[in-house]
Amino acid sequence: MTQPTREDRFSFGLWTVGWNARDPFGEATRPPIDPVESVHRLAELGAYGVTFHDDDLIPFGTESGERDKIIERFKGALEETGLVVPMATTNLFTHPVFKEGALTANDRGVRRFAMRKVMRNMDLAAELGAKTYVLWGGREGAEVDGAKDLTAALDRFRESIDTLAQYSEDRGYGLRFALEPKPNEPRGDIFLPTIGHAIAFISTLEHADLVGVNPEVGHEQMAGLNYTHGIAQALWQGKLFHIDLNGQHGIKYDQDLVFGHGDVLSAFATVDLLEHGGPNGGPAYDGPRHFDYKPLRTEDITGVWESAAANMRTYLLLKERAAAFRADPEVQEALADAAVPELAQPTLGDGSYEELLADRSAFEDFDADAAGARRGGQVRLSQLAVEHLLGARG
Ligand SMILES: [Mn+2]
Repeated sequence: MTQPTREDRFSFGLWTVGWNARDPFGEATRPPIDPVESVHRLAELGAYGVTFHDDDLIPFGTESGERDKIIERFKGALEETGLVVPMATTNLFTHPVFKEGALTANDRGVRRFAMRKVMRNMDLAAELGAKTYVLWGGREGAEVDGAKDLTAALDRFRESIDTLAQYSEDRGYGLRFALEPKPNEPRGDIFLPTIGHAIAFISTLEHADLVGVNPEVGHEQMAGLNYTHGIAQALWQGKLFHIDLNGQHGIKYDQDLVFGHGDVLSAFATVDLLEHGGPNGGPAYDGPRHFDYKPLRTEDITGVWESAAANMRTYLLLKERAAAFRADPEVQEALADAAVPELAQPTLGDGSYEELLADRSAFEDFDADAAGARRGGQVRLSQLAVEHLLGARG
């Protein structure tokens, strides 16, 4: 049950296991890993997919002959292992050219270069069979409010995303785009900082139907938000196109811990929603379970592969616990006691307010004091979740 298989659809970014652990204060603690090696190791561990930024695979500035060779070699590894590429994305943040922004840089030349960089990697993504294209605007933001025309930045963001969506349609790539919100880091403030900002922005797009979100656990938690609530709204609006699972301890720098190694109770709720939050109690999300984490800087190469395996095992353990939670008769009783199923019932009787106005029991004869004194039953539910999570039940 906790041995990952291809059917679990676990995927990893090349930049996750491949991170050499250089941080703003210290040099790399690990040597670089050949992407072909990562593909083989991830396949052995039970992953089904690998994702990448253009520059993870092909170093920035590589000339085209060498680029072709790198791509052929990578394709060979995919064929040998059966790993797929469900998603790809673009590095619009590492090179100094993007220091002031990419798709929303003040410098128009930088914006045009950024667009071309995305389009070139979309060609490769489509060739490798990717279905989702993620856009994380790490440098799309500012430290100095007066140094950026904030509404023009949103105009340019919209122009870029609509153009990229049009390009995908015209070329027959069939890609869906997933915007990845983050409140800050590396910029002091990043545009589209949360799931809610991103979904509201998407509603203004010409190609709104092709654009959704790729929410990351840690990014929402850095903003002090409830990740499970955020992805629930994205699901409700048909916008959860992709997902980045990892761990985070509250509001601080982006930790990118192993999934579940931060707020584990929240991770339990997330897995419960993804696996059992559908309209008929089935999976609410059918896309890849993608991990965007960083192996701790303290680890050597053995620790890298241990941490990759830990993400998948933790997910499967939480899935097992969530299934036991749902199947527990006492949980079902506690849910009913807390009136949880009642929320699915529409507030109106026949869909009109006339019926509501005519119903004396709804207002004139309603006993607000009695309703206010009703037992909540929520602590019991919370404790049952904790007990299942700790393996104390079933
Ligand atoms: Mn992160």
